[in-house]
Amino acid sequence: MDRHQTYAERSAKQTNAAAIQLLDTIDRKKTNLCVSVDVTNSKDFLAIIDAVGPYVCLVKTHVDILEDFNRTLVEHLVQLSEKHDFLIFEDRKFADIGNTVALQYFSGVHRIASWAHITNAHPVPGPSVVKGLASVGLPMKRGLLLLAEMSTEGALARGEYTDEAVRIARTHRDFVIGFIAQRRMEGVGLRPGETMHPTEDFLVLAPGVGLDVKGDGMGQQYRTPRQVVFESGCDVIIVGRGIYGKPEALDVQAVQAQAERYRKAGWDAYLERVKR
Ligand code: BMP
Repeated sequence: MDRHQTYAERSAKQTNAAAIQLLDTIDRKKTNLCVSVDVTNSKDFLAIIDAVGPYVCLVKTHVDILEDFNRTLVEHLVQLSEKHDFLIFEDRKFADIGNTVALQYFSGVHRIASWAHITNAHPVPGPSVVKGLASVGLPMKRGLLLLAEMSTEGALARGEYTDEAVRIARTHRDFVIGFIAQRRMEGVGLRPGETMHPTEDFLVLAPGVGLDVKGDGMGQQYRTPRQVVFESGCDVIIVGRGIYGKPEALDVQAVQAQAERYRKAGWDAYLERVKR
């Protein structure tokens, strides 16, 4: 995959339904922005999503931090995804044996597989984590991201661990659509003499994006959309607090202004990257 290929060109070559839907949404709405909505009550959660909906291709959730989670909330979330034309990514970070993650994905209070187009997993258990999740997600046309790197200071996901994450993804290209990482993963993990499969094209979604600050005092590290998309070749910027600030002082217009600011920065960085 050369860095000049457009989202539309790449969509035409994908086989996973969630990857195609995501790339088509990015292309149609001209946004590579994913907003991460990490708030603890459903009123703020839905208000932020309704406000940022027009500016995003994807909404990232941590539904386990919602104090008043219920099925009605999920129905509202799905309605908003249809109203504003975005996909849903539950940032669950599965990390257990195949049998357990399949149960966690399909069942329990959250029933993630029933509403999240995309979820993610730590590759720490090895390929079985993907096998377990694929047994649930593939028949439902879902997609999985592997955490190949993290944005935090001192992250252990680097070097050989990252190489192995990419190797696992290569053996499950029907379900693994890409990575949570900080840079393109093209060529990573190839052993001497190995070449990349001609149709390989993993998406890279990058958290740790901020325009105004460099960190949060708890290990998070921020880079700008240009550093992430133009310099490091990532495909989607994931932004949380940079957009909604402090939820206790929620100001819908300010949130929308920030969402548009990040959307434009991410899109301009993409246009600069694909320019031939
Ligand atoms: P914020 O932009 O407010 O720092 O939020 C970042 C979001 O991305 C959080 O939901 C966090 O769980 C997630 N995330 C991250 O920050 N770094 C990673 O490496 C992986 C993540 O999922």
